[in-house]
Amino acid sequence: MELKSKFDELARKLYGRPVRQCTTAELYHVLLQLGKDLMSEKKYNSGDRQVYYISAEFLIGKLLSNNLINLGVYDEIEEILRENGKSLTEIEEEEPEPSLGNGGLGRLAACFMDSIATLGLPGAGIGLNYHYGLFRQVFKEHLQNAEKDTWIDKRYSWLRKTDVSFEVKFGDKTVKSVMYDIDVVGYDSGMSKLHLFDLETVDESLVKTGIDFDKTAVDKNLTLFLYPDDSDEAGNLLRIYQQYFMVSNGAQLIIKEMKEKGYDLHTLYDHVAIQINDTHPTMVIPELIRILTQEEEFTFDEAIEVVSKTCAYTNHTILAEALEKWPLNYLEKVVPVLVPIIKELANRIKKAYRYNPKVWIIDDEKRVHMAHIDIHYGYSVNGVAAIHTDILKETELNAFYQLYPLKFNNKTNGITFRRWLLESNRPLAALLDRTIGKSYRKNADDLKKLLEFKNDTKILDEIRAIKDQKKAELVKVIKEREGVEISPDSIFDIQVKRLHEYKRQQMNALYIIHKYLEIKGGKKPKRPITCIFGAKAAPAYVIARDIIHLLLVLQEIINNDKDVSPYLKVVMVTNYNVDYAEKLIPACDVSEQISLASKEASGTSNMKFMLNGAVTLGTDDGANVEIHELVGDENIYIFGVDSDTVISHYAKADYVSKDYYDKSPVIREAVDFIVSEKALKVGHKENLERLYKELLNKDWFMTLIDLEGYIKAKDRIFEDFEDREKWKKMMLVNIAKAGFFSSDRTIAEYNRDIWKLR
Ligand code: 26Q
Repeated sequence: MELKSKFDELARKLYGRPVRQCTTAELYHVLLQLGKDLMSEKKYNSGDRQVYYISAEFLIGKLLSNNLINLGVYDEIEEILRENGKSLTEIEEEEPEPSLGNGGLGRLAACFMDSIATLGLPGAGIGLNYHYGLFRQVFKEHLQNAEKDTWIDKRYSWLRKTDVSFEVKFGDKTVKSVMYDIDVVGYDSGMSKLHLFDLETVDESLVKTGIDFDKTAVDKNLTLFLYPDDSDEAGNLLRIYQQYFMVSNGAQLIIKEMKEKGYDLHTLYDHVAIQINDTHPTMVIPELIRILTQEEEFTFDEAIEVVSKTCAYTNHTILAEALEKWPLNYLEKVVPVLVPIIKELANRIKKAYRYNPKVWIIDDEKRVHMAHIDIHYGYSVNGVAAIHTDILKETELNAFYQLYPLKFNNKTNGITFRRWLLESNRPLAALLDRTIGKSYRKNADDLKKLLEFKNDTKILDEIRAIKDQKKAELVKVIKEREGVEISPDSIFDIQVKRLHEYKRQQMNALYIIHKYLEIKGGKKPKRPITCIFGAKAAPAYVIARDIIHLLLVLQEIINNDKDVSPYLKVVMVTNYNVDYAEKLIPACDVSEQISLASKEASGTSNMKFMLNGAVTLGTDDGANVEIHELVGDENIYIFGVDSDTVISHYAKADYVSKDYYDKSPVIREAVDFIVSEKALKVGHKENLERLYKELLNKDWFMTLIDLEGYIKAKDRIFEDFEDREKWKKMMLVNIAKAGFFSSDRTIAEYNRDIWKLR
């Protein structure tokens, strides 16, 4: 049947009315059902070897548009709606966003699922069905507050309840799971499944105000939230409960599916690769060993051999505080069944490497180093950008690299162009279709063809016009959502990412203060500047919340200052999420990627911005290094000390932030403003003073070491923005060179080097 008739028929079936007479909410439900119907005609990718991507986060975002695009019906649906006086963009707003992740790591998992499906690879995702996911951010008195974020609509959802259910034994209780599936449609291709496990006895009524709930009632709360606050013992224990629940279900599912296919578990590694996304799913290793030895009559040696050939680990960070180390007594309490196995795995390592305590699994404080389990008992260890993998090999994990040089490999991250170009920037995609053909949609490297148009003024002007259109759209969104008026002619300078000191939003804030003071002093920029931020802070991360406070205080002071606001505006958007990202990124001129060199494993928003024609202002860190190599010095703005210098400062413990403050009047002025009368009149003394002292006395992530270089580079990039011809070319080169960062390339590499699916 024709799509149009299907659509109308479904509307009549569900609401007794034709499309024209349905409300936006009704049309969302009709389209959701239509999408599901179309998907039911597709086949799942299959083969005799498959990958399971286990991850505590899958930040999938809204699915309607993405699915319609990948099904190849978006344009047609849009047209049908238009004929009926309806708008697909408005309908999209009806969809609640599943915030099943914190940031980069979770969004990466979502992009990977899209690419696995698109490349036709047999693969499934395994994760948790958090009822509220990450908190919804609201601001009160210039401070971040957290609220629960509901996304599951019991009647209309992409989730499909299955009849798969397992028992999971904890120390103090046994619980049952329910498996939900979300189908992932590949672009013009087959499908994969994302399996999300939920607790059968989960109880939403446990959540009272904000995101507070009884952390001890594990049989009711386990899947309510993504990562509860890990600042106290109850929070940490709940995290371990969640992790074990996820991997025990995952391991049982994998074994069940292998048996159903009639495979001998002794050759599990011939049929399965398990990719462990950071250390959160590490317990899948001892859990599989437990099942094989206790339920399948394997010897311990046999089980270790099979599991070690099946599991592969991806590292996403070198920040010591993020590398999970669980106290053995926590594990004894939550997962006593795994403790003897973990101890045996640890003993074998201790015996083999008696004089090399760095590689031991259990340290002398009786903490279990989760990453060490993965590295010893997995067959692959990868970092997520070239510089990150080098640092792992040379510094952070060097002791392991000495033992297993062949296990180490790099897989530079990528992003799915379906969401971050075809969906979020349809006019740009249309321009590309017209100029270089559609092949880039499946073969991203073909974006290079755009370079032939580097001197084509018509194409350059069109690229510029698309940017202006996207900026105008964002102006509206920000007016509606934040109540702030910004000028579409200003430069849009954007920093969106989790709030963390190493990402240095505070350095961006200090630039803004510097500019504010300059403008106050009469030095006006040639063109107004709009500085946009989006960031959530972990509720227990005090300094991160103080930085949000500073940004909100600056927004208030600057936007209401009649002398300054015509030239400078600050917007901290509320509740930055995937949906907001899709609106912000295409509208960006300057992409802020300013982490302290060596600390950002990769970054992925840097890739999204580049693909959408923004120019990067950044340090030589993470994937910025590879962007820099691809576009060349003339199409990127790099500043700051390099990673070797940073690593050496840490090794020698010789960085003193106060020295930089004392030496430079510019730095002094900016930092002092944080506790100035003006700031204190709007903000809270406690927060601002704490942040001021932190910068002056500690500054662990070396904000001040790079501040002067940052100010110079930023002034230069704004200056260059005025050379409109030059800027348009930079935009074009950035778009043309972004092909390398397609997650299709990344996944093809994972498959070639690690999974080897046929
Ligand atoms: C660990 C222990 C206790 C509580 C929480 C955590 C925890 C939770 C989330 C630790 C790390 C995360 C998330 C990390 C993350 O998103 N890392 C980012 O991964 C991206 C994809 O590889 C990279 O691009 C980013 O550079 C990296 O910061």
